[in-house]
Amino acid sequence: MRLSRYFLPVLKENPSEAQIVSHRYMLRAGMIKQSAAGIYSWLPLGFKVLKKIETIVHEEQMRAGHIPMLMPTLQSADLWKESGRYDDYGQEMLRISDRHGRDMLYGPTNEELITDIFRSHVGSYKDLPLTLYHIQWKFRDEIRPRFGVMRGREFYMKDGYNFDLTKEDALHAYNRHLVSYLRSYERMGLQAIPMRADGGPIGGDYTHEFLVLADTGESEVFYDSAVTDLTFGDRAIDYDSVEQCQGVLEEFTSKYARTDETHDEALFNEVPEERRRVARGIEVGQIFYFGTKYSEALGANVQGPDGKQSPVHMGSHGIGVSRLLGAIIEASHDDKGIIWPEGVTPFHCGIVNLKQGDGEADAACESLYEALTAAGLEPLYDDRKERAGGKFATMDLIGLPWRITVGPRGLKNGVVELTSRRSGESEELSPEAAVQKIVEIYANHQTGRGF
Ligand code: 5CA
Repeated sequence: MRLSRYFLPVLKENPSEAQIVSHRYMLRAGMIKQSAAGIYSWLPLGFKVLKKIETIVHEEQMRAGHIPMLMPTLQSADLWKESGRYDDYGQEMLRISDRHGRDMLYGPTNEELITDIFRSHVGSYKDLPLTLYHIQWKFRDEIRPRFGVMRGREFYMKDGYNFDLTKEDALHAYNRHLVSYLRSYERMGLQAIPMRADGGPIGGDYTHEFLVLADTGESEVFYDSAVTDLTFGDRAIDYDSVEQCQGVLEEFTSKYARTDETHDEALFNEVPEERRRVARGIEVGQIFYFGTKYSEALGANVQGPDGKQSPVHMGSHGIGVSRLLGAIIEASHDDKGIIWPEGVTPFHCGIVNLKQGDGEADAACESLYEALTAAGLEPLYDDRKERAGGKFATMDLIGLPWRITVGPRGLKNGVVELTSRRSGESEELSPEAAVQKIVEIYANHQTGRGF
């Protein structure tokens, strides 16, 4: 993309409404624009990152054997009346009536709808196990929408639902989700710690939240610092293996790590004092096993091998896709702007032309642009007639992890400068070597073209 042809409405001033750094940088970098309290338009740069995060979530869900689909945002109230949650959900649910006076709502989640789909089409254990998921906009009329996309009213969420014959099978699905979530967050450059949590309006007492540690997080968390040493890495896992998934769950959840709702001071005090941590975290996902709560309410039964009918065992599993943008920025920024992890960066590399209009500099930038594009990468070329300082400030603000700087002086010696946004370190390389290095860096990351 050539910056002169892109739509990147960056702001010079700090917007006064933004209280936390991720909100401030998302507004300043021209990623989002508020349209009403807690409701945002996703401008091109923000949309691009949103789609990259969504792609990682899809890839990891499908890798775990979960099946993508799409349910609507607007739902009929009937199913919610059947499950009893129409009244329970309270004011967080946005209720609408259509022209015929029928009660509708903007879905805050989809347990009812998916259970209805299931009961209409599945009646036998032979069709199990089954996990369906979608990534769709949700609406919750939060009392205090704040911090930008972090606590929105309209937000983008992956929600998945498993259907199993027995509790044991459903717990395997739970463990499988935990593994797939660990992988997803790590691909986004995040450490998200599974913590014992509370079921809330979804229900069930078997639930973990995934938290990214950050001072601006809304949740108070208590944990054994040993949990922060754990990484999933690139280990191979067979998602069908009950033992392997169970093993990962045990490894990642056996140490003390709880949100304030489930915190137990006596148990916490058993952790050696030097490892006890009280901190804040951002909840980027939650998994639940709730047994037959919805299948009993909605009559979703399956016939077992013995011919008997029984309510199907279910769980639901959510990832806050739009919230993740805020969480990643909270975890990865400095005073100049965002620092995107390679896995989710909107563009793989910036190209800054120090002397736009200089024949040699322009030609060198064009050929870098061509070479990176031919390698399947997306560079952002700042081809504007602007001062170098302004170009650097924009690149630093929008946070591309790598920048190639091209100027007549370097070109005389056959070199360009490759700079890491994270470390700030630069090295001089031939243009070919710079391209080669960037290609190698991204060989280990998702390099799909963005939107
Ligand atoms: N049905 C279940 C799982 S599919 C469910 O709704 N779970 S949830 O309530 O925990 O939401 C899942 C994730 O969505 C949360 O972990 C959080 O990351 C994100 N989320 C929830 N509310 C908001 C909000 N108001 N703004 C942005 N993200 C949110």
